Amino acid sequence: MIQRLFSVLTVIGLFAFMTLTFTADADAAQVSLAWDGAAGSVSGYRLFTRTQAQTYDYASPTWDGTTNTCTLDGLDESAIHYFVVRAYDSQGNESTDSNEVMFRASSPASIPAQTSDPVPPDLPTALTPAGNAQGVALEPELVTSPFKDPTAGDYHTNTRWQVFRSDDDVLVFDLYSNIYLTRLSVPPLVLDGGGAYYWTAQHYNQAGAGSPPASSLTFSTADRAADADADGVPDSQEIAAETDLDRDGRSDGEQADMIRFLSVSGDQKIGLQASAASATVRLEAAQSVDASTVSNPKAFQPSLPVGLYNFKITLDQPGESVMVKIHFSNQVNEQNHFYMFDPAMGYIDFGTAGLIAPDGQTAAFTFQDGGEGDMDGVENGIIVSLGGYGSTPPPQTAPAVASGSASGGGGGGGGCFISTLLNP
Ligand SMILES: [Ca+2]
Ligand SMILES: [Ca+2]
Ligand SMILES: [Ca+2]
Repeated sequence: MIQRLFSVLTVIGLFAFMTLTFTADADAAQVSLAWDGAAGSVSGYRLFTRTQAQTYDYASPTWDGTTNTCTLDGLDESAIHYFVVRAYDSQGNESTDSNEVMFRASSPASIPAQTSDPVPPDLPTALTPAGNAQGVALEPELVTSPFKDPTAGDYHTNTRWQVFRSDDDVLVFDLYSNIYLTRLSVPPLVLDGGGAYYWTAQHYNQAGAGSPPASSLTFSTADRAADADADGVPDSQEIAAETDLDRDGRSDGEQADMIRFLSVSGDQKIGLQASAASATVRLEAAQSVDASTVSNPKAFQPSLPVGLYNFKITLDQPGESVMVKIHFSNQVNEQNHFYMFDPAMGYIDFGTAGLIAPDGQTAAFTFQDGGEGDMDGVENGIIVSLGGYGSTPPPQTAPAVASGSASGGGGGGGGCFISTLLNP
């Protein structure tokens, strides 16, 4: 069971504060939501649900009742769900939204326990990068042989990809994916320039049975892009002039805890600072990345006006959470959403609330080694992250009217109306 507590947002109008929280059973795609009672003469509550890249349909609550909790099941495990609750009174007045909570039914790292399937898939062969390859790209494509399973009818559903550092056998990348079955591109900054690594993969069938790991292949990476001052920022993105991105009155170049770089597009200067409650953290490298160069496992692709920020943090206590402040030279419009990239789940919309300071120039996020916001998928004292801000492009097709929705509530014709608007 996962339990998370979300911050309070003010519900403006009739009702005072409501805090929405949830508990989730990740295996059953079931989520229980709870909220504290709103002040005022409340007649009931309505719960609204959206998935990524959609907006709430306030005409069609997912749930309507008088209790302060509800349980939803049968959620689509491949989607990320968002929820808000509203209170209403007997006059038909409705509050604004509570805080929004996000729920992912499937965890990126939900590698199944070995099943009792007596005949797992065959051992795959690691093909590319070939054994002892030199000068391999920093975001190499790993390729295995095709899936083979001795049991007729068994088929390939997932692959676990692992990359280890040769010097000390530290696992630097661990991804369990139902998208990248025989090919995977390692995301940027996971691998260091001029480093020695070895990699392996396991194929899983539909019963959750995993093959033995492929015989590993070693390779060494090419050097990183030129970085004359060795600060972890490529020369091409170096900010030459002095800045004071955190507006503390000190020049950022003299602040050892700040790393700065120029965005690949949109003329944004970005400064990062990282800190942790009880660990020593170090910003090893940072860069701006063109989103079109990143392999996206899902169709959802936000529009990112200044590209993606990409950074690597090392910390002396594996598993710790790190607070990262991101400073921007140009104000980020409050309509923008922040997105975090996950190699298994794609872009995850973190919305806007509570992430950016009122001046629009500083956002703060918490990243956990092996958890939220860490692309390497493993608790190893390294956090590699990719994210950006921007907007969700309008859907290309009209959203389907939710099937199994409890009440039509006037929403029946909504889908048709939207589709009419969208058709040129
Ligand atoms: Ca540099
Ligand atoms: Ca400063
Ligand atoms: Ca990690």
